[in-house]
Amino acid sequence: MPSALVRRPSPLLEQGLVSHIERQPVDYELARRQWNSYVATLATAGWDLVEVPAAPDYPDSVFIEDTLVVAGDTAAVTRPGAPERRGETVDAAATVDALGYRLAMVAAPATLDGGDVLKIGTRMYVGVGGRTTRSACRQLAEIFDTEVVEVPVTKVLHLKSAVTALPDGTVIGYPPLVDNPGAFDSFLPVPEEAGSHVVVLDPESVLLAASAPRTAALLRDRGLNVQVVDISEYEKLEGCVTCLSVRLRDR
Ligand code: CIR
Repeated sequence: MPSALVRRPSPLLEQGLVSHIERQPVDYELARRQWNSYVATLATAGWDLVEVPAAPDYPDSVFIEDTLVVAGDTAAVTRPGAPERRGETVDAAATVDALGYRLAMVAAPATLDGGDVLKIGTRMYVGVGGRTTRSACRQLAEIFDTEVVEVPVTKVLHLKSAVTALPDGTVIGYPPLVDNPGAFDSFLPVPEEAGSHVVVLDPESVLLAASAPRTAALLRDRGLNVQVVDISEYEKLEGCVTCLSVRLRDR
């Protein structure tokens, strides 16, 4: 059974960082319920959930994806681009260490957010221009002994705020927010910003935000099983479905 790391939201959630959108009030109780539904959806889809100890002092700690990049038996512990998020990596690293992963630390002065790393097969597309530096790309290529393709990201927070990949490797994105669709072997435009973000649950199924109903219809027309979750309170902080978990798939 595949497993996924998740981390409960901090009571300081509403103080989370906002870079590209206007700040809006966050309803913490609703955010907690939405997190429970997100986790339940993963569990129902057959994922084993591993909770990283909560980090109540870190408003953005629920966005666990940014702390680690995991492939095969190796976990790269990131050095987040926002200095106020760097302490989030400590317990995330300890958790994957306890699970038996080989740890590799992204070294200063490079910075890397997991949300900038899109893995397709053995290739890693890495968004550069926001939280992640080119020297972090070079470190990732070495740590994972793999091909790293640098992609510009200027319009949104992370590469995976702009694009993610369907189970067959097709990259999807909302064109106004994608810097360079030509960087990918195959690109499918979707009609909504939130439709750009899927978590692949299994070869036939994806998880998608409730705020992207037209994209849900489009993906169902392609034959995919689409599981929908409402993550409105996280979207107010530029979070999306991918950033609420770290999927441990291929060990
Ligand atoms: C931040 O600015 O760091 C958080 N408010 C949002 C992080 C979202 N992470 C992700 O998409 N991987």
